[in-house]
Amino acid sequence: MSTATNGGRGSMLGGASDGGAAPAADRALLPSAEPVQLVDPDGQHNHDDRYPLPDGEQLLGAFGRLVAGRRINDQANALVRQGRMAVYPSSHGQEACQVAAAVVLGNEDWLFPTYRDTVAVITRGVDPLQVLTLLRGDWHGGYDPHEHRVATQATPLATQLLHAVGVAHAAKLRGEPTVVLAMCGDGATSEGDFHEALNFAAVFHVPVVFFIQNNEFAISVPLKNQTVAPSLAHKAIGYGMPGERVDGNDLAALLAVLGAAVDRARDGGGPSLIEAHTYRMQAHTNADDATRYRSADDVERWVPRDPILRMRTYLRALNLLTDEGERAFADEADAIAAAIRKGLNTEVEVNPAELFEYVYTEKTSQLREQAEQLREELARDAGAGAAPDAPADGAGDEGDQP
Ligand SMILES: Cc1ncc(C[n+]2csc(CCOP(=O)(O)OP(=O)(O)O)c2C)c(N)n1
Repeated sequence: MSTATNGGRGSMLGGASDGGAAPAADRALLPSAEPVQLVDPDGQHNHDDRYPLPDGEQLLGAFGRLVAGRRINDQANALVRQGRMAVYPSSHGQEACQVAAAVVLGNEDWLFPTYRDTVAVITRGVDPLQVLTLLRGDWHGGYDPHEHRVATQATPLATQLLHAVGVAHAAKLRGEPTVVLAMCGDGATSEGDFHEALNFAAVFHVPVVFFIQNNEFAISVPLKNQTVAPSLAHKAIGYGMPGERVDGNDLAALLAVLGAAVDRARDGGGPSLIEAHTYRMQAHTNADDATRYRSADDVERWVPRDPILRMRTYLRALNLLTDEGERAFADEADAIAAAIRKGLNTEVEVNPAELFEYVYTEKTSQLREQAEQLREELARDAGAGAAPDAPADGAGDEGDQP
């Protein structure tokens, strides 16, 4: 039982670093001195009294999702290059964060993802084709958020954190056992919405887990220009909630740390803030040239820390992962990629007039004017016998190329 001055809310997520003369209850809110790591880059288990290693079956199942996640990232990048998708913010290298965020939640819980969290959304069970609809450039989000309890992927930074807190607060008021996990990047922690969300969550003691994927960059802005706090997880104590740091490329540690935070929230322990240290291995999106602000050597240093590599080594050494198991995971990942290719290589019928629909119940005078202008232009083109835009050379017959 905690004797915390904040009504016992500050029960530990794990151990605390040495906070000097601060009362124990306050120190308990501080993150570990180093990110929690249960399996190191060489695939060796590090014992941690606070966080037991998830069992082999759980790790193996989640490993299969990692393999699928990497394949989804590769496939989506290829489809962008083929002009089949407008944009794709890749989570290559961050797949362990993606998978863990999804699998620690139960059916009754909610996930609030960002634009980078496509793999998390798919891992939660949303149809990949529906998920990629938004990034294909369609006007809608592609999936029903209620079906799998996954909010629409947020592009405006940190706005989803406030929505997540609202849903968690509502669930608490209704007496439901729902926990909400809200994802954001390191750059998003500089937004006012981040502060408002964490403060509200702490004051109203709502069941939410804030999960920061610190991939060291906000497009070209490095973390050192974003904060001078000892770590992003240290921000938690300022709100009166516990913070924790975790190796963001260690699937086992992520499952243990996020799992503990979700359990804690469900048991009435209130919100917490988890910072996963990982790295964005690819450009911010296909619209970004990352060579302008970081060197190939910087990226190279993270290659041996790859989340798939280390979990594979660990599982193979224990014989939990066999040749046959690997083949089955690869086949499963290929099948997902093939379905994505097939779906995205199908032409969609787009009605340009829809550009003006579904935002206002009653259109503004400017929108009415613009809609009319577009209608006239389309009618003029049709009258001039203009053929509808032809697909780009070869588009539509890429067949089964990845
Ligand atoms: C409110 C707001 N301001 C600016 C942007 C433009 N923007 C898009 S992504 C991005 C960087 C975000 O970095 P981070 O939060 O670290 O997430 P990451 O992209 O690395 O996953 C910025 C500034 C935005 N989408 N929303």
